[in-house]
Amino acid sequence: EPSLQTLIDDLGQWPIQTGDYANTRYSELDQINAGNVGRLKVAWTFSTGVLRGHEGGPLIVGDVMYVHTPFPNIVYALDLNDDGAILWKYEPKQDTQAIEVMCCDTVYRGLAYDDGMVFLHQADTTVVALDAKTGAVKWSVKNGDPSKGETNTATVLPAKGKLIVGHAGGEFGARCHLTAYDEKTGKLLWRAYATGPDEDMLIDPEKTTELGRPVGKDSSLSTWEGDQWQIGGACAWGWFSYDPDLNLVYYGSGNPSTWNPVQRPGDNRWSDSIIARDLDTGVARWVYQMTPHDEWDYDGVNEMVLTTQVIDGKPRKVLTHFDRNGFGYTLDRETGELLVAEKFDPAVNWAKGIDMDPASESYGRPIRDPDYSTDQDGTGEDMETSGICPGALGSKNEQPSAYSPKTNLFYVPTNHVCMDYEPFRVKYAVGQAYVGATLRLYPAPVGEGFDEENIMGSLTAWDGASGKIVWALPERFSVWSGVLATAGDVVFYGTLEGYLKAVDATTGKELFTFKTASGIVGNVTTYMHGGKQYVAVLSGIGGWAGIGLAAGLTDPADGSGAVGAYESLAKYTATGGVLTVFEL
Ligand code: PQQ
Repeated sequence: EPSLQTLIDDLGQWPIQTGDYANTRYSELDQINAGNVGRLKVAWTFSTGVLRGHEGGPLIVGDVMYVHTPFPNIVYALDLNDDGAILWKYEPKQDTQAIEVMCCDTVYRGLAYDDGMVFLHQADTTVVALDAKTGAVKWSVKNGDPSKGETNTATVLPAKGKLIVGHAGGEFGARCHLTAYDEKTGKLLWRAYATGPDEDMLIDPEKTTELGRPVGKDSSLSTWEGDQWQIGGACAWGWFSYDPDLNLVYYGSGNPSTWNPVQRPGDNRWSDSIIARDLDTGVARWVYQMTPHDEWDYDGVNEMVLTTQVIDGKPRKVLTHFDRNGFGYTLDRETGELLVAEKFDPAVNWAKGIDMDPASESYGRPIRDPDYSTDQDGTGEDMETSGICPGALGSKNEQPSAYSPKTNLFYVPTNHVCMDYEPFRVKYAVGQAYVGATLRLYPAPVGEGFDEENIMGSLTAWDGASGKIVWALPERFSVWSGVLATAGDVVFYGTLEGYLKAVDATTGKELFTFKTASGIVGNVTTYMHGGKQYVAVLSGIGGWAGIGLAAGLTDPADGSGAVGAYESLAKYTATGGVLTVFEL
C-alpha cells in the first residue's frame, strides 16, 4: 500500500480531511480555474439519508470516495467509476445516549485513511479501523465514555503508523486527553491529559517551553484552584497538523470548564492553547496559551496551518492559527516563538492587542479590555456584560481556512458576531451539562470593512507574515464551511444558506455560485478522476450556528443563544444531507 504521504502528493486524490499534513486545504489541480469556473455544473449527487449537520468532507482514494454522516456515523464507499454507486456501507450500532452529551449538534468532521484502512471515530468515542476494500472491521477500541460527557466529533490523524485521537466534552467537565494508538492493532501507545500533573500531561518541566522558556514544574496544576483541573475540559476536539521533518503534531485545546470564570480562578493552563507534541513519545515540545483564564468560551482548537513565511526578511517555518478569540497568530513552529498576533476581524474588542514585548511581564498575553470581562459577580440575575466581540462561537470556529502558496494568502471563514454574557453558578455532576452562562448572540455592529447591517460572517483573505486583512467578503450568515484554494486561482467556500461559491484567489471577485440542497457546514474538496477535475461538498445545515434547524429548537435562548441569532436561516434552507459533485 502506498503511504499516506504518497497519496497526499498524488494530486488527483484527497486522502486526508485537511488536504495535507500542513492543513493548507490547497490543491495543485488547475483544470477548473478562474477563467472557466463560472461554467461549473452538477455532475452527480448523493443523499446520505441523515438530516443533522454535515461537517467535514469526503475522502478520495483511487477510484473510491468515502463519505461519512453525522450520528449514527454511517460510512459509504462510493464507486467513482459508476457515478457514485455504493460499493459498501458500514453503519455502527451506537447508544443514542451520546447524542444527549454532544454540545453543538451531532456532527462528525470526517474519516481518515491510511494503509488500506478507513478510520472512523464515532460519536460514542469508539475508534474503528475498516478494511477500505470491504468495510469489514479490522479493530475497534473505546477512547472515552459518554456517561462522563465524553463524545467525539473530530477526525483522527494517521502519521507514521500512529493514529492521533482527541475527543469532546468541554461543556460537561470532562477530563480530556490526546491519545496515540497503533494504527495496525489499536493498541494504546501514549496518552496526554489536557490538565493536571506533568506526568499525566506528558510535559517535561525543563524541556517543554512556552515562548522560549521552560514551563517549570506542574505548570498546569498550579494554575487551577484545588482539584478543579480534574473537571477542567480543554478537549482536543479540533484539527491536527503534522510536520514530518520536526516529527511534531500540532493541535489546540478547548475551553476550560465551566463557562463561569468566577468559579475557576487562575490561568487554567493549558486550556485554549496551541500544543506541539513529539509524535513518537507524546511529550510536549512547546505550548502557548492564547486566552489565559477564559471568560468567553474561546476554545483554541481551530486548525494550525503550516507554511513558510518571510518574516523580517528571513524565511521561517511557521504555524498560522485563526483563533476563536479573533486574533490570527503566526508562530515559529520549531520553537513556539510568537511572531505575529493581530485581529482578523476588526470588530474584536475583548482585548486591545497581544503584548509582543519579550521584555514585558505579560509577554504573549492578551491586553484585556475590562469593559468586556465576564468575571463579575456571576449571580445569573441579568445580562452582566454586553457588546463583547466576538461572541462565544468565536471570530472563527472549527470550519478550516485554506492557504494558497501562489498568492501567499490565507482564506479564512469567519463569524462576525458579538454577545451579551451572564455567568451563573453551576455544580458539577458526572455526565451533566457544566456550562454556567446564559448568552445572547447577534451580528457585530457596522464598522471597518463591514458597512452593512446584519452581517454575521465573511470570507477574509489574510497576510500571515504581516498580520493584515487583505480583503473581506461580507456574508449574511457566518461562513461555517471549510475553504478550498486551488492552483487554478480559485477559492471555494459554502454558506449557511446553502450556496457553494467560487471567488478569484487574488481579488475575491465572485466567479460562481450555486444553491445546494441545504446549508453548507462541510468542507469543500477537489479531486481528479479519469483525467477530469471535480469539486465536491457536503450540504446539511447544522453545527452550532445551525443547531436551531438541525435539532428543531425554537427558543431563541437555546443552543447558547445560537437559535435566536440564526433564526432567519429558516427563510433560506432546511435540513438534508446531500453530497454534490461538480464538473466543468
Ligand atoms: N462544535 C461546533 C460545531 O461543530 O459547529 C462548534 C463548537 C463545537 C463549539 O463552539 C465548541 O465550543 C465546542 N466545544 C467542544 C468542547 O469543548 O468539547 C466540542 C465541540 C464539538 O465537539 O463539536 C464544540
